[in-house]
Amino acid sequence: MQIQTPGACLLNPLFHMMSDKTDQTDGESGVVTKTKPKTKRPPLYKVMLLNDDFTPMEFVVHVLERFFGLNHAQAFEIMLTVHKKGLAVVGVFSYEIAETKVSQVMDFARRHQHPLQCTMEKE
Ligand code: TYC
Repeated sequence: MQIQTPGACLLNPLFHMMSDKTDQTDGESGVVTKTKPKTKRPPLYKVMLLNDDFTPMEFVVHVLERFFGLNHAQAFEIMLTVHKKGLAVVGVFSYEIAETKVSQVMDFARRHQHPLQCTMEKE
């Protein structure tokens, strides 16, 4: 809590970090303090598809097109990555959107009696 002249403030390497704080004047002492505004971005979640030996490749491609808005070539490429490597990240979303994607894929796979697994993990 230092009071600096404008010149010293601009020369201070922390100036830019300090400048996103809000000036507040303490009523009694008149000392200027700075409080960081609470602007933390929400955490993001990776949604992943897991490989298995039974789900048809065309079904996985369809899932990627339908629920993740990929075109056919992109969907085919990601499906092959899952097939070869065991899993792949298919999208990154807020918690609520990620949870919805996982539910949609799991429900769709179950309805078609495929063992396809979709999970989410904090980034
Ligand atoms: N391994 C499956 C097969 O050979 C294809 C597959 C790809 C399954 C991706 C699941 O997430 C998956 N039919």
